[in-house]
Amino acid sequence: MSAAGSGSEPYGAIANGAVAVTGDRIIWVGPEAELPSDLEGQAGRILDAEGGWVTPGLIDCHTHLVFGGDRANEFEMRLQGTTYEEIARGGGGILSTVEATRGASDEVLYETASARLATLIAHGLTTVEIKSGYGLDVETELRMLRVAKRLGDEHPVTVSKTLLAAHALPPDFAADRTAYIDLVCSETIPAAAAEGIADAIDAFCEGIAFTPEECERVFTVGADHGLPSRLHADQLSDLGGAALAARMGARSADHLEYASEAGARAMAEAGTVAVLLPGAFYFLGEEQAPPVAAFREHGVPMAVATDLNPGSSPIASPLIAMNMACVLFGLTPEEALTGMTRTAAAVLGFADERGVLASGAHADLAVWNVGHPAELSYWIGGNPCLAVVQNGVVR
Ligand code: DI6
Ligand code: FE
Repeated sequence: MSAAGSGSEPYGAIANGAVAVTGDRIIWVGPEAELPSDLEGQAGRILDAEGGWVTPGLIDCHTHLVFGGDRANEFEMRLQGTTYEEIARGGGGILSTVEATRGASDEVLYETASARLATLIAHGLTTVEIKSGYGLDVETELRMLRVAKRLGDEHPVTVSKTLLAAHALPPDFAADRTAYIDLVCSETIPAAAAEGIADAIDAFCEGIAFTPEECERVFTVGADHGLPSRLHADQLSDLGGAALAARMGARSADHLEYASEAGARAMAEAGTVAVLLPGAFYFLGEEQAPPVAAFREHGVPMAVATDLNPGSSPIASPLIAMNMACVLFGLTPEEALTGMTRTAAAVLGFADERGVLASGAHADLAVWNVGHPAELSYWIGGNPCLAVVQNGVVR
Protein backbone atom coordinates (compact mmCIF):
# COMPACT_ATOMS: atom_id res chain seq x y z
CA MET A 1 0.00 0.00 0.00
CA SER A 2 0.89 3.67 -0.02
CA ALA A 3 -0.09 6.02 2.77
CA ALA A 4 -1.14 9.65 2.50
CA GLY A 5 -0.84 11.95 5.45
CA SER A 6 2.58 11.94 7.01
CA GLY A 7 5.64 11.87 4.69
CA SER A 8 7.26 14.93 3.12
CA GLU A 9 6.14 14.08 -0.44
CA PRO A 10 2.99 15.64 -1.96
CA TYR A 11 0.00 14.35 0.05
CA GLY A 12 2.51 13.38 2.76
CA ALA A 13 2.78 10.18 0.77
CA ILE A 14 4.82 7.18 1.83
CA ALA A 15 5.33 4.60 -0.91
CA ASN A 16 5.03 0.99 0.24
CA GLY A 17 4.09 2.15 3.70
CA ALA A 18 2.86 0.42 6.82
CA VAL A 19 0.74 1.57 9.76
CA ALA A 20 0.91 -0.22 13.12
CA VAL A 21 -2.04 0.05 15.50
CA THR A 22 -2.47 -0.96 19.14
CA GLY A 23 -5.88 -0.56 20.72
CA ASP A 24 -7.44 2.59 19.31
CA ARG A 25 -4.15 4.33 18.48
CA ILE A 26 -1.59 4.44 15.71
CA ILE A 27 1.79 3.55 17.19
CA TRP A 28 3.97 3.61 14.08
CA VAL A 29 3.80 4.88 10.48
CA GLY A 30 6.54 4.62 7.86
CA PRO A 31 7.96 2.64 4.95
CA GLU A 32 7.21 -1.05 5.38
CA ALA A 33 10.91 -1.80 4.92
CA GLU A 34 11.62 0.12 8.16
CA LEU A 35 8.81 -1.44 10.21
CA PRO A 36 10.42 -2.58 13.49
CA SER A 37 10.51 -6.37 13.42
CA ASP A 38 9.05 -6.70 16.92
CA LEU A 39 5.95 -4.81 15.77
CA GLU A 40 5.50 -7.06 12.77
CA GLY A 41 6.08 -10.15 14.92
CA GLN A 42 3.48 -9.10 17.50
CA ALA A 43 0.78 -8.22 15.00
CA GLY A 44 -2.46 -10.00 15.83
CA ARG A 45 -3.95 -9.10 12.49
CA ILE A 46 -2.40 -7.85 9.26
CA LEU A 47 -4.61 -5.97 6.80
CA ASP A 48 -3.04 -6.00 3.34
CA ALA A 49 -4.15 -2.97 1.31
CA GLU A 50 -2.90 -4.76 -1.81
CA GLY A 51 -1.36 -1.78 -3.54
CA GLY A 52 -4.21 0.62 -2.71
CA TRP A 53 -3.85 3.82 -0.71
CA VAL A 54 -4.45 4.41 2.97
CA THR A 55 -5.51 7.84 4.17
CA PRO A 56 -6.79 9.17 7.47
CA GLY A 57 -10.51 8.39 7.75
CA LEU A 58 -12.51 11.23 6.23
CA ILE A 59 -13.98 13.87 8.55
CA ASP A 60 -17.15 15.75 7.58
CA CYS A 61 -17.00 18.79 9.89
CA HIS A 62 -20.30 20.44 8.85
CA THR A 63 -23.56 18.51 8.44
CA HIS A 64 -27.22 18.87 9.29
CA LEU A 65 -27.63 15.09 9.15
CA VAL A 66 -30.67 14.82 11.46
CA PHE A 67 -33.93 16.21 10.05
CA GLY A 68 -37.52 15.29 9.24
CA GLY A 69 -38.91 15.07 5.71
CA ASP A 70 -37.28 16.44 2.59
CA ARG A 71 -37.56 19.51 0.37
CA ALA A 72 -37.89 18.02 -3.11
CA ASN A 73 -40.96 20.26 -3.64
CA GLU A 74 -38.83 23.36 -3.05
CA PHE A 75 -36.24 22.00 -5.47
CA GLU A 76 -38.97 21.96 -8.09
CA MET A 77 -39.99 25.52 -7.16
CA ARG A 78 -36.42 26.76 -7.47
CA LEU A 79 -36.12 25.14 -10.89
CA GLN A 80 -39.20 27.19 -11.88
CA GLY A 81 -37.40 30.38 -10.86
CA THR A 82 -38.33 30.99 -7.20
CA THR A 83 -35.16 31.73 -5.21
CA TYR A 84 -33.99 30.07 -1.99
CA GLU A 85 -34.41 33.38 -0.14
CA GLU A 86 -37.94 33.92 -1.51
CA ILE A 87 -38.93 30.44 -0.33
CA ALA A 88 -37.43 31.16 3.10
CA ARG A 89 -39.18 34.54 3.43
CA GLY A 90 -42.46 32.87 2.43
CA GLY A 91 -42.26 30.56 5.46
CA GLY A 92 -40.75 27.57 3.63
CA GLY A 93 -37.08 26.69 3.56
CA ILE A 94 -35.56 25.93 6.95
CA LEU A 95 -38.98 26.45 8.59
CA SER A 96 -40.61 23.71 6.51
CA THR A 97 -37.95 21.29 7.78
CA VAL A 98 -38.55 22.60 11.30
CA GLU A 99 -42.20 21.63 11.02
CA ALA A 100 -41.33 18.16 9.70
CA THR A 101 -38.67 17.67 12.39
CA ARG A 102 -40.93 18.73 15.25
CA GLY A 103 -43.54 16.28 13.93
CA ALA A 104 -41.15 13.32 13.63
CA SER A 105 -40.62 10.83 16.45
CA ASP A 106 -37.12 10.26 17.84
CA GLU A 107 -37.18 6.85 16.18
CA VAL A 108 -37.97 8.27 12.74
CA LEU A 109 -35.29 10.95 13.10
CA TYR A 110 -32.81 8.27 14.16
CA GLU A 111 -33.65 5.80 11.38
CA THR A 112 -33.63 8.32 8.54
CA ALA A 113 -30.36 9.85 9.75
CA SER A 114 -28.87 6.34 10.21
CA ALA A 115 -29.38 5.57 6.52
CA ARG A 116 -27.62 8.78 5.49
CA LEU A 117 -24.81 8.17 7.98
CA ALA A 118 -24.28 4.61 6.70
CA THR A 119 -23.72 6.04 3.21
CA LEU A 120 -21.10 8.47 4.53
CA ILE A 121 -19.30 5.71 6.45
CA ALA A 122 -19.29 3.46 3.38
CA HIS A 123 -17.39 6.26 1.61
CA GLY A 124 -14.53 6.32 4.11
CA LEU A 125 -15.90 8.56 6.85
CA THR A 126 -14.79 8.04 10.46
CA THR A 127 -15.82 11.34 12.09
CA VAL A 128 -18.87 13.51 11.49
CA GLU A 129 -20.20 16.72 12.97
CA ILE A 130 -24.00 16.93 13.31
CA LYS A 131 -25.90 20.13 14.02
CA SER A 132 -29.29 20.73 15.56
CA GLY A 133 -31.19 23.71 14.16
CA TYR A 134 -34.41 22.21 12.82
CA GLY A 135 -36.16 22.18 16.19
CA LEU A 136 -35.75 25.79 17.34
CA ASP A 137 -37.85 25.11 20.45
CA VAL A 138 -35.87 23.91 23.45
CA GLU A 139 -37.19 20.35 23.48
CA THR A 140 -36.77 19.63 19.77
CA GLU A 141 -33.24 21.10 19.71
CA LEU A 142 -32.33 18.77 22.58
CA ARG A 143 -34.05 15.82 20.87
CA MET A 144 -31.96 16.40 17.74
CA LEU A 145 -28.74 16.44 19.75
CA ARG A 146 -29.75 13.25 21.59
CA VAL A 147 -30.41 11.55 18.26
CA ALA A 148 -26.97 12.74 17.07
CA LYS A 149 -25.39 11.26 20.20
CA ARG A 150 -27.20 7.96 19.70
CA LEU A 151 -25.95 7.85 16.09
CA GLY A 152 -22.40 7.99 17.43
CA ASP A 153 -23.13 5.35 20.08
CA GLU A 154 -24.57 2.90 17.56
CA HIS A 155 -22.44 3.49 14.44
CA PRO A 156 -18.67 3.07 13.95
CA VAL A 157 -18.06 6.79 13.76
CA THR A 158 -17.09 9.63 16.09
CA VAL A 159 -19.90 12.18 16.28
CA SER A 160 -19.31 15.80 17.26
CA LYS A 161 -22.53 17.60 18.19
CA THR A 162 -23.22 21.28 17.54
CA LEU A 163 -26.10 23.33 18.91
CA LEU A 164 -27.50 25.53 16.12
CA ALA A 165 -30.55 26.96 17.86
CA ALA A 166 -29.88 30.29 16.08
CA HIS A 167 -30.53 28.82 12.63
CA ALA A 168 -33.79 30.60 11.79
CA LEU A 169 -36.38 32.69 13.61
CA PRO A 170 -39.28 30.38 14.54
CA PRO A 171 -42.72 31.64 13.38
CA ASP A 172 -44.03 31.94 16.93
CA PHE A 173 -41.32 34.58 17.59
CA ALA A 174 -41.75 36.46 14.29
CA ALA A 175 -42.93 39.58 16.12
CA ASP A 176 -40.16 39.54 18.72
CA ARG A 177 -36.68 38.53 17.57
CA THR A 178 -35.11 39.49 20.87
CA ALA A 179 -37.39 37.14 22.77
CA TYR A 180 -36.13 34.22 20.69
CA ILE A 181 -32.47 35.08 21.28
CA ASP A 182 -33.33 35.47 24.99
CA LEU A 183 -34.80 31.95 24.95
CA VAL A 184 -31.71 30.51 23.23
CA CYS A 185 -29.41 32.22 25.73
CA SER A 186 -31.40 31.58 28.91
CA GLU A 187 -32.78 28.10 28.20
CA THR A 188 -31.57 26.22 25.13
CA ILE A 189 -27.82 26.72 25.61
CA PRO A 190 -27.84 26.05 29.38
CA ALA A 191 -30.00 22.93 28.91
CA ALA A 192 -27.81 21.46 26.16
CA ALA A 193 -24.66 22.25 28.14
CA ALA A 194 -26.07 20.78 31.36
CA GLU A 195 -26.97 17.55 29.59
CA GLY A 196 -23.52 17.40 27.98
CA ILE A 197 -24.94 16.90 24.49
CA ALA A 198 -23.29 19.85 22.72
CA ASP A 199 -19.62 20.12 21.82
CA ALA A 200 -19.89 23.50 20.08
CA ILE A 201 -22.29 26.29 19.23
CA ASP A 202 -23.18 27.62 15.78
CA ALA A 203 -25.33 30.43 14.37
CA PHE A 204 -26.56 31.50 10.93
CA CYS A 205 -25.54 35.12 10.28
CA GLU A 206 -27.56 36.22 7.26
CA GLY A 207 -30.34 38.55 6.12
CA ILE A 208 -32.82 35.65 6.31
CA ALA A 209 -31.53 34.57 9.71
CA PHE A 210 -29.68 36.48 12.47
CA THR A 211 -27.72 39.72 12.67
CA PRO A 212 -24.06 39.85 13.68
CA GLU A 213 -25.10 41.34 17.05
CA GLU A 214 -27.57 38.50 17.71
CA CYS A 215 -24.93 35.89 16.79
CA GLU A 216 -22.44 37.59 19.09
CA ARG A 217 -24.83 37.33 22.03
CA VAL A 218 -25.33 33.63 21.37
CA PHE A 219 -21.56 33.01 21.18
CA THR A 220 -20.93 34.92 24.39
CA VAL A 221 -23.40 32.77 26.31
CA GLY A 222 -22.04 29.64 24.58
CA ALA A 223 -18.54 30.56 25.74
CA ASP A 224 -19.84 31.02 29.29
CA HIS A 225 -20.94 27.38 29.06
CA GLY A 226 -17.59 26.25 27.67
CA LEU A 227 -18.79 25.82 24.09
CA PRO A 228 -16.46 26.85 21.22
CA SER A 229 -18.18 28.68 18.38
CA ARG A 230 -18.67 28.19 14.65
CA LEU A 231 -20.49 30.54 12.28
CA HIS A 232 -22.52 30.18 9.07
CA ALA A 233 -20.99 33.33 7.59
CA ASP A 234 -21.30 35.36 4.40
CA GLN A 235 -23.12 32.61 2.46
CA LEU A 236 -25.61 34.78 0.56
CA SER A 237 -24.36 38.29 1.39
CA ASP A 238 -21.48 40.01 3.20
CA LEU A 239 -22.62 40.92 6.70
CA GLY A 240 -19.05 40.85 7.97
CA GLY A 241 -19.49 37.29 9.23
CA ALA A 242 -15.87 36.26 8.63
CA ALA A 243 -14.59 39.17 10.71
CA LEU A 244 -17.20 38.47 13.40
CA ALA A 245 -16.12 34.83 13.63
CA ALA A 246 -12.49 35.93 13.92
CA ARG A 247 -13.27 38.54 16.58
CA MET A 248 -15.16 35.96 18.64
CA GLY A 249 -12.28 33.48 18.32
CA ALA A 250 -14.56 31.02 16.50
CA ARG A 251 -13.10 27.69 15.46
CA SER A 252 -14.48 28.18 11.97
CA ALA A 253 -16.44 30.39 9.63
CA ASP A 254 -18.41 28.32 7.14
CA HIS A 255 -19.65 28.97 3.55
CA LEU A 256 -17.91 32.38 3.06
CA GLU A 257 -18.91 32.96 -0.59
CA TYR A 258 -19.23 36.70 0.10
CA ALA A 259 -16.39 37.04 2.62
CA SER A 260 -14.15 40.03 2.07
CA GLU A 261 -10.38 40.24 1.86
CA ALA A 262 -10.39 41.95 5.27
CA GLY A 263 -12.45 39.07 6.63
CA ALA A 264 -9.90 36.57 5.32
CA ARG A 265 -7.08 38.52 6.94
CA ALA A 266 -8.89 38.64 10.27
CA MET A 267 -9.52 34.89 10.12
CA ALA A 268 -5.83 34.24 9.48
CA GLU A 269 -4.84 36.31 12.50
CA ALA A 270 -7.39 34.60 14.74
CA GLY A 271 -6.63 31.08 13.51
CA THR A 272 -10.25 30.64 12.37
CA VAL A 273 -10.61 27.89 9.76
CA ALA A 274 -12.56 28.50 6.52
CA VAL A 275 -15.02 25.64 6.00
CA LEU A 276 -15.89 25.46 2.31
CA LEU A 277 -19.28 23.98 1.41
CA PRO A 278 -19.35 23.60 -2.36
CA GLY A 279 -22.46 21.39 -2.24
CA ALA A 280 -24.63 24.33 -1.16
CA PHE A 281 -22.98 26.62 -3.74
CA TYR A 282 -23.71 24.02 -6.43
CA PHE A 283 -27.24 23.12 -5.37
CA LEU A 284 -28.37 26.75 -5.00
CA GLY A 285 -26.76 27.69 -8.32
CA GLU A 286 -24.66 30.37 -6.65
CA GLU A 287 -22.26 32.37 -8.78
CA GLN A 288 -19.86 33.99 -6.34
CA ALA A 289 -17.23 31.56 -5.08
CA PRO A 290 -15.45 32.04 -1.73
CA PRO A 291 -12.17 33.99 -1.82
CA VAL A 292 -9.90 30.96 -1.97
CA ALA A 293 -6.94 32.97 -3.31
CA ALA A 294 -7.16 35.31 -0.30
CA PHE A 295 -7.39 32.34 2.08
CA ARG A 296 -4.24 30.88 0.53
CA GLU A 297 -2.42 34.21 0.49
CA HIS A 298 -3.15 34.95 4.15
CA GLY A 299 -2.69 31.37 5.29
CA VAL A 300 -6.28 30.60 6.34
CA PRO A 301 -6.59 26.80 6.62
CA MET A 302 -9.42 25.47 4.45
CA ALA A 303 -11.66 22.55 5.41
CA VAL A 304 -14.17 20.97 3.02
CA ALA A 305 -17.50 19.54 4.18
CA THR A 306 -20.78 18.30 2.70
CA ASP A 307 -23.22 20.62 4.58
CA LEU A 308 -25.54 17.63 4.15
CA ASN A 309 -29.05 19.07 4.63
CA PRO A 310 -32.43 18.84 2.91
CA GLY A 311 -32.61 22.43 1.63
CA SER A 312 -29.31 23.58 0.20
CA SER A 313 -27.04 20.54 0.01
CA PRO A 314 -28.67 17.09 -0.17
CA ILE A 315 -25.28 15.44 -0.76
CA ALA A 316 -24.43 12.35 1.26
CA SER A 317 -20.93 11.91 -0.19
CA PRO A 318 -17.69 13.37 1.16
CA LEU A 319 -15.95 12.45 -2.09
CA ILE A 320 -18.41 14.41 -4.22
CA ALA A 321 -17.93 17.41 -1.91
CA MET A 322 -14.15 17.09 -2.50
CA ASN A 323 -14.72 16.91 -6.27
CA MET A 324 -16.90 20.03 -6.12
CA ALA A 325 -14.32 21.90 -4.02
CA CYS A 326 -11.80 21.27 -6.81
CA VAL A 327 -14.05 21.92 -9.81
CA LEU A 328 -16.13 24.81 -8.44
CA PHE A 329 -13.69 26.51 -6.02
CA GLY A 330 -10.33 25.63 -7.59
CA LEU A 331 -8.86 23.65 -4.72
CA THR A 332 -6.18 21.14 -5.59
CA PRO A 333 -7.09 17.50 -4.87
CA GLU A 334 -4.42 17.60 -2.16
CA GLU A 335 -6.09 20.65 -0.53
CA ALA A 336 -9.45 18.89 -0.76
CA LEU A 337 -8.10 15.78 0.98
CA THR A 338 -6.39 17.83 3.70
CA GLY A 339 -9.65 19.77 4.03
CA MET A 340 -11.62 16.56 4.64
CA THR A 341 -9.06 15.15 7.09
CA ARG A 342 -6.48 17.15 9.04
CA THR A 343 -8.06 20.61 8.80
CA ALA A 344 -11.55 19.25 9.45
CA ALA A 345 -10.19 17.61 12.62
CA ALA A 346 -8.92 20.99 13.83
CA VAL A 347 -12.39 22.52 13.35
CA LEU A 348 -13.82 19.86 15.67
CA GLY A 349 -11.10 20.27 18.30
CA PHE A 350 -9.32 17.05 17.30
CA ALA A 351 -6.11 18.62 15.91
CA ASP A 352 -3.30 16.02 15.81
CA GLU A 353 -5.70 13.49 17.38
CA ARG A 354 -7.65 12.55 14.27
CA GLY A 355 -7.35 13.25 10.55
CA VAL A 356 -3.64 12.38 10.44
CA LEU A 357 -1.59 9.23 10.07
CA ALA A 358 0.82 9.81 12.91
CA SER A 359 2.03 7.91 15.92
CA GLY A 360 -0.23 8.69 18.88
CA ALA A 361 -3.26 9.68 16.79
CA HIS A 362 -6.50 7.72 16.83
CA ALA A 363 -6.40 4.79 14.41
CA ASP A 364 -9.02 6.13 12.00
CA LEU A 365 -8.07 5.00 8.49
CA ALA A 366 -9.65 4.56 5.10
CA VAL A 367 -8.31 2.10 2.53
CA TRP A 368 -8.90 2.99 -1.11
CA ASN A 369 -8.81 1.12 -4.38
CA VAL A 370 -7.03 3.96 -6.20
CA GLY A 371 -3.64 4.30 -7.87
CA HIS A 372 -3.19 7.94 -6.83
CA PRO A 373 -4.86 10.06 -4.11
CA ALA A 374 -6.04 12.65 -6.68
CA GLU A 375 -8.55 9.97 -7.71
CA LEU A 376 -10.44 10.58 -4.46
CA SER A 377 -11.46 14.00 -5.83
CA TYR A 378 -11.67 12.84 -9.43
CA TRP A 379 -14.27 10.10 -9.74
CA ILE A 380 -17.89 11.18 -9.41
CA GLY A 381 -20.14 8.43 -8.09
CA GLY A 382 -18.94 4.90 -7.56
CA ASN A 383 -17.12 4.07 -4.37
CA PRO A 384 -13.40 3.29 -4.22
CA CYS A 385 -13.45 2.71 -0.43
CA LEU A 386 -12.28 -0.84 0.36
CA ALA A 387 -12.27 -0.71 4.15
CA VAL A 388 -12.51 1.64 7.09
CA VAL A 389 -10.67 1.32 10.40
CA GLN A 390 -12.27 3.36 13.18
CA ASN A 391 -10.64 3.69 16.59
CA GLY A 392 -8.49 0.68 15.69
CA VAL A 393 -11.36 -1.61 14.68
CA VAL A 394 -11.75 -2.81 11.07
CA ARG A 395 -15.29 -1.96 9.99
N1 DI6 B 1 -26.93 27.32 5.54
C1 DI6 B 1 -27.10 26.20 4.89
O1 DI6 B 1 -26.59 25.91 3.86
C2 DI6 B 1 -27.99 25.35 5.66
N2 DI6 B 1 -28.18 26.10 6.84
C3 DI6 B 1 -27.58 27.24 6.71
O2 DI6 B 1 -27.59 28.07 7.58
C4 DI6 B 1 -29.27 25.17 4.91
C5 DI6 B 1 -30.39 24.78 5.74
C6 DI6 B 1 -31.65 24.51 4.96
O3 DI6 B 1 -31.94 25.13 3.93
O4 DI6 B 1 -32.38 23.65 5.46
FE1 FE C 1 -24.91 24.48 7.12
